[in-house]
Amino acid sequence: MNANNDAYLSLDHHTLLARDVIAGLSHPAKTLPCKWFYDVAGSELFEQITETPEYYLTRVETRLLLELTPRLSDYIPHLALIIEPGSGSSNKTRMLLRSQPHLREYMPMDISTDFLYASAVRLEEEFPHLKINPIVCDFTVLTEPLGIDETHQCLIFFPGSTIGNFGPEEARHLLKNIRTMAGKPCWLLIGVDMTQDAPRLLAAYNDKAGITDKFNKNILARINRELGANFDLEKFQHRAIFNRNEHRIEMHLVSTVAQTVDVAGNQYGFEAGEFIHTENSYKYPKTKFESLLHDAGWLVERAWEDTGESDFGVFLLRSAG
Ligand code: AVJ
Repeated sequence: MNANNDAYLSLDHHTLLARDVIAGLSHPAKTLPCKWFYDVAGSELFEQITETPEYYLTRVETRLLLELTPRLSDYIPHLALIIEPGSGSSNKTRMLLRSQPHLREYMPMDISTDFLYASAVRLEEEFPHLKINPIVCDFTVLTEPLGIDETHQCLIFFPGSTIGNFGPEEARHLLKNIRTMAGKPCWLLIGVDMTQDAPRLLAAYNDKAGITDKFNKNILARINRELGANFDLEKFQHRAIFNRNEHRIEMHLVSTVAQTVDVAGNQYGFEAGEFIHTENSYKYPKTKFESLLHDAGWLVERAWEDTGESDFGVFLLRSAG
């Protein structure tokens, strides 16, 4: 690990969290940004979601990655560096790290400091020949080139349909930023859920074991812990709906009663039935996603798709120009 990365730690999470929470709850239609789901508890709950039978995304994508991994060196014969925005546990990355003979460095990026460092320590033990270079950051605001060695073939790995947390405008912007971040021609391997089947989607975001429910409510628990708020988790209900017009799953936390909550010295009133919109998970139809990639300056080299259990795709892209 590299101590230089601590520059990113100067981002004061507490201040940023407070600012986002106050702005989101002051809005007439209350919202909280989904990136704040991922403290250690939230990151662990997300890992548990990926193991539920209903959450097909991880299972299907892993299958596609197993299929494509042996072929990757046909496209990128001297892959030296993998960068992963929003790396979490890096579980899916392990098969890439194992299979690329010229790989030297892995740069996981995550907003959850403790979770990132704990994962990095495990990776260092498992892959002693690799330089593991974790970067604590909010990758959505990272626009500077990273200063990557010119001679290194570089792949940005962006799996899990994380791109789905961004609407079309933001996604285009982010995909352009990712190009700038590399600072030179590079590759992008991106996973995207394109499923439009409402029952399957609703099941995936309302798992029977209630883990998504806990994951959603953890954002309130986190605000209680870190900002000294007094949300009563019993008085909010998890809800996930499919907004077909917008092609997205929306997660809400619905207030079951009229109540007032204190957050960092401010009071926020809730009517019974009023909700906080906590996440969008866009399910881009394929043609929409392809035009988004094109507009952001990425060329499709190859796509691997599942059309059985879902419509999940993994796209291998080259930066144009
Ligand atoms: C990690 C953003 C891809 O949208 O499916 C899982 C997060 N939310 N269950 C998704 C999530 C509810 C997940 N992403």
